[in-house]
Amino acid sequence: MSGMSGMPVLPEGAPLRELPRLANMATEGGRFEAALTAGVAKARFADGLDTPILAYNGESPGPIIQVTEGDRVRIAFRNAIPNQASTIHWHGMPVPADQDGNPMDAVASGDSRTYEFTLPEGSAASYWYHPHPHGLTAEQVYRGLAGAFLVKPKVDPIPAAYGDTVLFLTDLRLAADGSLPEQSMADLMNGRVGDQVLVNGQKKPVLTVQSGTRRRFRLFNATNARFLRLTFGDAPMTIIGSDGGLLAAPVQGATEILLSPAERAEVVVAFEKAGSFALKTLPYDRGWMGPGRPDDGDLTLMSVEAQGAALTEMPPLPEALRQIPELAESTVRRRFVFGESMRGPGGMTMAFMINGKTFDMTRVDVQMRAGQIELWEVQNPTDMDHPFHIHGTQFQIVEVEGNDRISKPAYRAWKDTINVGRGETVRIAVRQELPGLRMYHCHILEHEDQGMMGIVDVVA
Ligand SMILES: [Cu+2]
Repeated sequence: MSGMSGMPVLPEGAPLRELPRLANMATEGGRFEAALTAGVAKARFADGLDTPILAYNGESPGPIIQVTEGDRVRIAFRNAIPNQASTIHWHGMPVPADQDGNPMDAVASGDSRTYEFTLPEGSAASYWYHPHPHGLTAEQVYRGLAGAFLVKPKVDPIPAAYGDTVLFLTDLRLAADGSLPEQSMADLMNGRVGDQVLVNGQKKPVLTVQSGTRRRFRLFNATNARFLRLTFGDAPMTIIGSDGGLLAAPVQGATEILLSPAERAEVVVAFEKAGSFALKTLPYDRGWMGPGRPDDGDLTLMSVEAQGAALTEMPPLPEALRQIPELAESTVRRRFVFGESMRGPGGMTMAFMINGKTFDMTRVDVQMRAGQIELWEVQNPTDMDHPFHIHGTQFQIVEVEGNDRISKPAYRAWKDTINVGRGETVRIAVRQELPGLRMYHCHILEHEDQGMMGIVDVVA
């Protein structure tokens, strides 16, 4: 079906679907074993139009992987993508470096490998998985390869009555014939921002709840490059978790939350009265080069219909959720400075750099000791915001400097991705427990592919 402009129209308003789960084939307790194949598939986003996509086990978003802290995980991966290498990166997860889907460990088209790791106690969080082959990450993700990876604690302090709902946010650009257009010049500069934001693969789905309900949502920004400043309007929102799991205590009275690409948050939203509520975007200026700036500051992503007599028996949130020890003062300081420049004939190609260098997978940029806390200062003197991600660990924000002001974070949280706004310097406390080569990079995937990435060698 096509709209007035000839662009495909996506059906809206279907009940919010739950993403499929990856079945556990293990025969013993404490283990999760499954197979994931990345390959071509067809999706039906618009009526009557087939869209060739990439999918894990035929699903996009990929199936939810759910395990429990302490589990041994074994996933047999097969790359069935024609003519392209791939990997699976376990975003945010404390897995050994050689199991983390680094670009140096690419799996050739037609080949297989097994990823195997144990998830330690205290690692419960909303993670995700996606490809990380050098130069092809952006394309493979916008073509459909990304999924949620939930690690649950043995005892969950959040009341089960709130449910546990994954909202996996992706975006999509469709050509008139239903295909996914190739990357444009604007995509390469700014990162690809699609025309439609999808929730669990659906356009504006509807979630129906009983009024008086409190709902736990896990929000994932799995887009290549879209900054999502999200609000549930006047439905009271409490922030309970970040990239690396639950906060020390609930943060009440939140009205909005900014998720840059790859960030996650857990929130509890109260739908106190009967009526319509919506998950919407608010305007956010992330810096844009050239024409085509998206007009995306007032999109409805999902509707919530609260119906019936109000529930009165909702259990309260506990006052304390978990312990988050402060990463103490560090003696090692490092600086990482983002850079952008034009290169190539007529300046038609962009270079995206960290400390003046584009990525080289044969070069180690930084060496650090396992177990030692370091203070990393990430500076952004460029024209765009860049979300900074480190593999293999969770860090803490120490302070953010910008506009001649230094601000401390409002609450302590574990993070693996943090937006560094234009003109800002973000200082973070980082510790890597496991040795090996780890990536750090901008999570606008087109910037990463064009060189905004480095390697830290963690030595035992
Ligand atoms: Cu960037």
